[in-house]
Formats: sequence, C-alpha cells, structure tokens
Amino acid sequence: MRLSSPTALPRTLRRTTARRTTARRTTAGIAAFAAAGLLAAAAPTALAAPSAPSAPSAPAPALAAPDIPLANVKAHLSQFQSIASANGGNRAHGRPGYKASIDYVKGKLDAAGFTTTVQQFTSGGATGYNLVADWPGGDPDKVLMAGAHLDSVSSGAGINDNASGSAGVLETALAVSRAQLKPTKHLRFAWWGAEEVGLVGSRHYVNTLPAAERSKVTGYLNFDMIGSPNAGYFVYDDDPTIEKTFKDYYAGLNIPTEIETEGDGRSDHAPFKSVGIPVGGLFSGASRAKTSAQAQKWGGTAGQAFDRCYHSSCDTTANINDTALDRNSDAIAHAVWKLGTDTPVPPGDSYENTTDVTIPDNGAAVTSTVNVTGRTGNAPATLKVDVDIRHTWRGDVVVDLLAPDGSAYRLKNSSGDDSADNIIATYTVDASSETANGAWKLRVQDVAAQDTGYINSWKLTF
Ligand code: DTR
Ligand code: CA
Ligand code: ZN
Ligand code: ZN
Repeated sequence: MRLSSPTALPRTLRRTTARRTTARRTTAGIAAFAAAGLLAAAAPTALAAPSAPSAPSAPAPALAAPDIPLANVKAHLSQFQSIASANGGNRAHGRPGYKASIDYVKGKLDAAGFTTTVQQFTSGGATGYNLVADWPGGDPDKVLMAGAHLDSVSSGAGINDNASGSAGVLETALAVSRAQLKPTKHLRFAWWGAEEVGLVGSRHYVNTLPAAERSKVTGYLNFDMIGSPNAGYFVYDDDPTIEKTFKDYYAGLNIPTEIETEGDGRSDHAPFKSVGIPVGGLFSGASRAKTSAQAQKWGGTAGQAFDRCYHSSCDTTANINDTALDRNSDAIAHAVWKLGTDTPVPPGDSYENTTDVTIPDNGAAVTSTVNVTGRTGNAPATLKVDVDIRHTWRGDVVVDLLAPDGSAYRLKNSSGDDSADNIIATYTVDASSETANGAWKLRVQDVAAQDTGYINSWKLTF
C-alpha cells in the first residue's frame, strides 16, 4: 500500500508566532518507497511530558581487539628467516627448516597456555606436520579457526609466503593469551604443513577430522601472504559474514579493499570450503601486477607484481611491506575477537539499539541502526518495530523504517495538530520482500520548528 507523503498541515497558533509545518519530501523515501504494507500500528500511548532525556544507556561494550604490535610480528619473521638460513635456506616440507619452524611456533604457544597438538602426515615420502593450538574455554560446539601455512617453497625462506600469515596468526593467538580472552566460541589456531605441494596438511586435517568435530567448526579464517611489498588489500569473497567482517574493518580505516579473485582453491581454506565450512581470509597479492587504479587507491607501483619475490629466493625479511603486515595482523585480531565473541541472536529474537540519538529541531533526518545477522532468507510479513521516541508535540515527527537495501517504510506521518508528547508505539510492517540480514535503520525527522526530542531506543522483532 503506497502511503501519501506527510501532509504539511498548518499548525494551529500555539505560541506567539504562527507556525507552519513544512513536511519535507524525503525523495529517497518516496523514490525508494516500497509497496509497504503498514498492516497495523498500535495507537501511540500518550505519555506525560518526558523528563529530561536520561543519560544515554551505554550499549554493551563490544569486545574490541587489541592492537597487534608490528614489532612482535616482525620478530617472528626474523626467527623464521634465521631458521631458514640455518637450514639450507628454506623451510620447505620434508626439510629440517620446516620442523624447526613448527618447534618455534609450538614453543611460543605452549608457554602462552595453549593446548597444542602436532599432527603428522606423509607426503612425497617425507613426514609433514600440522600444528593445532586450542585456547581453553569457549563453547566446544562452536569452534572458530584461524590458520596459515607455515611451509615455504624449497627455493627460499618463504617470509611473505607465508611466514607473514603464520606470524600474524601466531601473534593474534599470543594476544588472546595476553588478554586472557573469554570468547563465547572455542578458538583454535593452526599452522599447516605442505601447502606448497598441494594443500596437503590442511587437507589431511579436514579429511581426518571426525564428522561430528567438523560440524562444530563455525568458520575458518585463512591468511596466506599478508605482507606483500607492493601490497594490495584483498578480502576473500566466500562466506558473506566473514567477508563483511573484514570489509567493514578496513572501511572503518578508510582503506579500500577488493575481492580476492585469484586464490580460489589455491590455499588452505579450500579443504574447509569443500566440506561446507564457512571460510574467509585476507591476501596482499602475489605475482599478478598491480594496476594503475589499484596503485591510485593503495599506493605502490603500477605495472609491478604485488610480490616480485613470490616463490623466489628473494622472499626474505626484506620482502615485506610493514604497513600491510601491521594492518592485516590487526585485521586478523579484529576478526577473531568479533567472530569469536559474537553471540548471534537466535532466530525469533529481537535486535535493539538503545543508544540515544538527538533529533534536530525542524532539521535533517537522523537514523539509528540495528545490524541483523545470523538469519536466513527474508524478513517476515509481520516484522514488529517497537519505537521509543521522546519528543514534545509529536506531530512534528516523521518516522520511517529503512530496510538494508534502502527501501523506506513509513511508520508515522507528521500531523500538525497532534500536540501529545512522545512516540512509544509498536508498528507491524510487511517486510517480506526484504532480506533479513543487514543494517536496518530507523529514520526520524522533525519537520516543524520548536519542540525537540531524541530517539530513546527501537527494536526489531522477527
Ligand atoms: N600463497 C600462494 C597461493 C596463492 C596465490 N594466490 C593466492 C590468492 C589467495 C590465497 C592464496 C594464493 C602459495 O602458497 O603458493
Ligand atoms: Ca598493529
Ligand atoms: Zn606459495
Ligand atoms: Zn602461500
């Protein structure tokens, strides 16, 4: 049902000066106006004039990941470089430099309180090793994994490919220990062997993981080359929630990202993906050349490979972009903290924002957002919208619900003669044409001068 835009009604004289309501057409709202079914709106209950706005109720503090110290990550790279130099110049599968790398990482994790397991396998007649480190605690039935391959090619030390990812994951695990993090999920970190000879270690892990254990893995985050000298910022486009976690992180830093297109099947996320486990990850680029458009947004050199030493002997500690290594290591920690501590709201529950938002008098619209995640399919035809707006002379106020795609659903029009205060009401919206997951917004506008207020809270119930 298409609703008319708010009518601008002359306000009866109320004060010394006559006032007119000038309801603004919200072109976006009109243009995107869906055939919204406003099925019913409980009559707002008139309340006593609001007391002074209560102190904004602080939302539950999200657990923010700590900064991952670049110096610590680089110290691990130096160790891996020394290991390679002391063992024939590489850390390849079946060579002593690889087992020495495993021993180094294991020693750090044992000292930090992790439960470590070294899993052996054979490939090409040589013994290979995976290192798996469990952080005690969390829901054993909801396991979040993060990993990186620890082996290099035989031609070099493999510092960007992939000591960089190994060190970023290691330092994130050590940060979990320093924080004595109590995540809701069970955290498991892994360093894979024999990736360079065909994803052998990670495939062995997945194939030998009992089905009951496999079904507990809610996601696997893969980090393979995160410090390329001519760096790009690529996000795997596999699981949308994991992808969004990384993309939102970088957007918060105003760093543009691109979807990773060359890595499908080429790293350790592939075996997890092949059994239906949600995967994601980050990548800073390999032998492909950076375009001029990419150089525009990321810096670096157009026409040059992201990593000119890919699979070469020059892949040493000199082959690292510190900024990319630092940013990507921080992004790993952000994803582990966010995905490891989020407790997805079970379907049928509500999504609420209780942060106060001031509504400018006769001014621009303001919005308040709830992020709906963990749902499947579309929103219901009877989406419940509980609104709590404290505002004198509520006739000034226009209220819309904005779906994640921007579609506007009018909940309340302005009405010049409604002099009652506050809008505390429940609206029901037919949102069945909208995808459930995403950022839903309550948009509120005061379209008449004088009388002010704020959004106190609002809630969506599916
Ligand atoms: N890191 C490479 C595999 C590889 C090449 N391009 C991508 C893109 C995304 C992930 C991995 C890769 C290697 O280990 O040889
Ligand atoms: Ca950092
Ligand atoms: Zn490689
Ligand atoms: Zn690699």
